[in-house]
Amino acid sequence: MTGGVVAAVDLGATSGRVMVGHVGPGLLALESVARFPNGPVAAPGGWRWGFSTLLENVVDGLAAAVRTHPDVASIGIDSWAVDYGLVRSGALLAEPFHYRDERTARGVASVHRSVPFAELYRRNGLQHLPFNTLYQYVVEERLHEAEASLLIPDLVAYLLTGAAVAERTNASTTGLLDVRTGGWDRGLAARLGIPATAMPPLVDAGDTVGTLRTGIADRVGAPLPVIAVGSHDTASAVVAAPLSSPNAAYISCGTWGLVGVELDAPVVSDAAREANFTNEGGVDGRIRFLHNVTGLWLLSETIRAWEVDDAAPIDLPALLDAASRVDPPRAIFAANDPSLASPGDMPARISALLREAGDAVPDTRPAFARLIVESIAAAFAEAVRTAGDLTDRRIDVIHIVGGGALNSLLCQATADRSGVPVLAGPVEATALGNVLVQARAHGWFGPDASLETLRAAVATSFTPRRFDPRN
Ligand code: LRH
Repeated sequence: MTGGVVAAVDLGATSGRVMVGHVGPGLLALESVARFPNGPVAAPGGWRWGFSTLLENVVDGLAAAVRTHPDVASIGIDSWAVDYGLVRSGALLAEPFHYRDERTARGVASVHRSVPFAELYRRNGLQHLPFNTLYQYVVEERLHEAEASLLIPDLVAYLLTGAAVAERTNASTTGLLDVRTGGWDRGLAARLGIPATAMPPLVDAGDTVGTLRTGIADRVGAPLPVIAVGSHDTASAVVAAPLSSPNAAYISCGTWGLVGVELDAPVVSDAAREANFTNEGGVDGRIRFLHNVTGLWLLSETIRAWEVDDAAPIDLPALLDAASRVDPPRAIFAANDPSLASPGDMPARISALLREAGDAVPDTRPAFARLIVESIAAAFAEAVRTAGDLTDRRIDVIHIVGGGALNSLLCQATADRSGVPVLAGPVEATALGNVLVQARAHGWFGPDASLETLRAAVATSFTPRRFDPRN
């Protein structure tokens, strides 16, 4: 194997980062060169993303990467799924809507009137999430004005290179890909009145998208190529999940907890549909058979509300430490309750759920944090069990990757509630998956390296923390 250095742009719902990845024989390491905040922005007409600021931060971060590592060979971009930007004459028509904006409810009703959910599931294999792109498109007033609609990582790549494409793993979250062929389902789009401009040419992880446009290359300091990676952040995270058994489950845990298994072929049975399991496209044509559990969003939104009350920041490690010392709650709440999906006073909404169920509301912040963590862990355990049942596998290990791998309380509670050992890490799985796919495209892992080869590199360089189930 040979090696080199690449830049990974990894945009999450609460923060973005530019990382430099070092790859070589026995070497896989990440270096953070830029980190910047992200989140919903209240705008007239709904919640949006501050995309223009995000893009500026990306370009500045890439410039920092090239300044510190002039040998950077390429750029890969991943982000959260489903959201898009509309472009015309090379520019954005408006800041992209945030998927947590409630307008999508109208979209769901409208789509299901034309195409019942059971048929939709057979065609696109997606669990019902009210913000899947197709629901957003049918209420998007400016869709027909656009020359192209591009998902967030594709939009970044377009504004950097001028090439308008759709990377397939993320395109699978639009609801407009045929789950059997992996191609656009143009018949479905036509029935919903969605124009062809929303379906740019598909590319796969490893393909070269283009080269930085002159103005951008000048700012970055080099005319670097952009290489398509698993541009859906969860797809990149699963690439770097060092699955240690054929019966391993993974939880990519950040704002969301994406809980599931990797398959070679989709499962679109009635049971899978009823359990709301999705068949998202993975790198190398694998299937990410998983269920979305509302993850650390519940904790971060709670902390945000407390910080507003206190007008002071909250020390998360100290809070979690105190939470680990209180008794586990007698009752938990449903982490996936739809009332917890949109931004706003989270402690009040969780308390309302508890009161409705006749359960006590914890009277200290550590006890409240403990309740949230246990509720998330219970939902994780349930989703792992269902993933095993639906695929006829006896899940024998759970890999928790992403920021949630740092949360020992959550990892232990997941092991306890599922009865399955948890291996936690790597924390930066998404950026690592992004780096690994670029490295493979450069041939640094030799010809035709498989995902298993890439995962073996992760396992060699990152030792997981183990949590055995207690009792
Ligand atoms: C996680 C994620 C998830 C999607 C959601 C919109 O960041 O990409 O896989 O369902 O955001």
